[in-house]
Amino acid sequence: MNLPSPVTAYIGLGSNLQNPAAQLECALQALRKQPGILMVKASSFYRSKAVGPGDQPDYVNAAVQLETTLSPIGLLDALQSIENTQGRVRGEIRWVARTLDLDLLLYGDQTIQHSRLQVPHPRMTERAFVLKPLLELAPTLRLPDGQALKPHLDACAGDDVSLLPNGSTDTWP
Ligand code: ROI
Repeated sequence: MNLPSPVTAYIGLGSNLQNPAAQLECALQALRKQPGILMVKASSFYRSKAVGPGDQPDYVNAAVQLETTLSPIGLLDALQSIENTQGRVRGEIRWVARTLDLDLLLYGDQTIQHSRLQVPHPRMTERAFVLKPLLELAPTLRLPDGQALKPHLDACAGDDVSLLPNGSTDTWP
C-alpha cells in the first residue's frame, strides 16, 4: 500500500490572553507531538497591535512550516483540538481576544473551499501579523495562483508588528 506523500503546509499562530508567548510555545510543543505532522521550522515571535474592533491586548504572532500526511480537514481537526486543549472558547462573536488561534494558511498549492475551511486563508494577504512571520520562513512564498506574497506585506508595512525581544513577555498584561 502506498503511503500518502507529505504536503508542505503553513500555519499562523496568535494569542493575546494568559501569557501569549507561553501559549505559542505550548502550541509548538503540541504540533511537534502530533501524529502525521513534521515541524520543519518556526518563525520568531512578533508583538502586534490587535486588528479588529474594540480594545484588546496586543497579540503575539508567529508562523510555522510543516510537512503533513494529514488531509486538509484532518489537519484542521488537529489544529482545533490543540486550540481547545489550550482553553480556546469558541463563541458567537468574531474577532475577540483569544488564548490561541491556529490558522491553516496554505496547504501545498491547493485552493480549498469547504464549509469548515478556506485555503489560502481568506484574509492572510491583508495582515502584516500573518505575512511578517510567514515571509521570515519563506521569503519568496507565493499563493497557489502564483501571486508573490512580499508585495502584500509591503502594502501593509504600516501595521504595528515588531520582533518580540527574548524574555520580554514576563510583564505581559
Ligand atoms: N490581531 C493581531 N494583531 N493578531 C492576531 O493574531 C489577530 N487575530 C485575530 C483578530 C481578532 C482579527 N486580530 C488579530 O483573530
